[in-house]
Amino acid sequence: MQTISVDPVTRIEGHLKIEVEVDGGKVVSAKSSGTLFRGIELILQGHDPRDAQELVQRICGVCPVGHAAASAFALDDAFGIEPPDNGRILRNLILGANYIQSDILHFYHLAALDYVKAPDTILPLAPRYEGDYRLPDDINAAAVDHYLKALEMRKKAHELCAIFGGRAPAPRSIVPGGVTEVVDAEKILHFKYRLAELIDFIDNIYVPDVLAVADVYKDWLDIGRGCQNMLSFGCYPQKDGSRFIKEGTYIDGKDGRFDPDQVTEDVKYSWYKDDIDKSPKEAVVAPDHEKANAYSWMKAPRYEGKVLEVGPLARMWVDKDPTIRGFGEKAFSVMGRHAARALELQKIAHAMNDWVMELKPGEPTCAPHELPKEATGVGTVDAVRGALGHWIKIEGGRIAKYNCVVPTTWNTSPRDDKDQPGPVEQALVGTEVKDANNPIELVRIVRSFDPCIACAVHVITPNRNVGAFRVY
Ligand code: NFE
Repeated sequence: MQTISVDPVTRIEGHLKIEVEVDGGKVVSAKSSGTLFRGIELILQGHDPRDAQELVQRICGVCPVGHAAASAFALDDAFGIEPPDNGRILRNLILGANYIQSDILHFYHLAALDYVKAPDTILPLAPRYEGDYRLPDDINAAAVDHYLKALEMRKKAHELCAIFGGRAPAPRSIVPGGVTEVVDAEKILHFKYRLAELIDFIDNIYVPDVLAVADVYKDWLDIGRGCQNMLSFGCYPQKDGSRFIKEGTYIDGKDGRFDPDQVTEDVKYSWYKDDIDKSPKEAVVAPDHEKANAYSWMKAPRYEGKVLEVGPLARMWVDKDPTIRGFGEKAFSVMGRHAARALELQKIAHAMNDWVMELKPGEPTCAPHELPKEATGVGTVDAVRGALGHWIKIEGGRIAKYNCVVPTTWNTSPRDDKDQPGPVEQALVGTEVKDANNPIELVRIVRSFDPCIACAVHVITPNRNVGAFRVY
């Protein structure tokens, strides 16, 4: 038995440690450890509830809009308000712009170098682990060019986000009841102009590149299966109350409805006190960095006690996308995740082009609210990396409890109270590792989930302890 430790896994957002036991050349057990603590829920206690959507965006620079949206939904719920049509559409457009930026980032700047051989002359692109590079020379050269072009596209996606978000990242305009930005013809025009260029990139470069890689690396449709249970909270609310990407579950081979009350978080193997409430409605995070057998700062989110994968593959599967369902069980794989992410983005970007034309200049973008003394709220949305839920409890007009159950916590969670490994841990088991000194197979699997440990966890002292922090 040999132990391979990848710490940290690079080219993901944040710090993740992966440790696997290999026997006879195959992974027989895996541990995924978040090595940072996220304290934002504690910071929120005592604040005016309307601070939440601002503060939660500081969880992460990659998906601040997801957190703003989940928080605004939770506040809408707690305040008993709904955005007017313009507000609903603007939130969708701001979130969509963030999807475009983030998915392009993931493929070109985080995952691609697992499959694309960077020229030796561009040293910053040299990956830690070498892949079995197989792309034909012309496709490989084009992909390197697209790496650079993708930087430009991400800048444009940030600009797109800022048109109605006020700025990017961490837009200021999403608030309870809608969006503060007003709608006029000039902004609609700016939005359409930039979106057209991004759609052109997605249709003619991003999707073809991903499909070309998937075609050449077909064997990766059989690697990294994972738990094969899927969860989507859905996203992009429509006028009729449905969501453009549907919410739902796929558990043990059956489609099901989503009920936020079935979400719990276990802490048996997490550095938290064991008596934390399992429900995100009631939990108050209590770190315990000396806990025996714990190996992660992440909790273990579960749905009806089951292990579920979240993210673009889960959304496309739950939404019964014909192409992704057409893959059959091969969709549950490294290449299945990459393909689902690209095809979903194409669908969303084209829909955004229609949504922006539904805006009505001069009409309200935000509903008024009164701050309740006592209330609870839940906001669920699919952020780019998957199902994201925010739960708020208001007492005396201030935040008494706040909990974020975050996509990467679902995917890279440690074992739960029943000792069930998390989705990434399950996806690693059974993988053949050809060279223990170059475990490219492990990082390809991890990166297919596009983990963001910044979202999942936050603060650390040099000896890995959570200490006392004083702000002057
Ligand atoms: Ni920091 Fe995030 C997204 C959220 S993932 S990127 O998308 O929520 O855990």
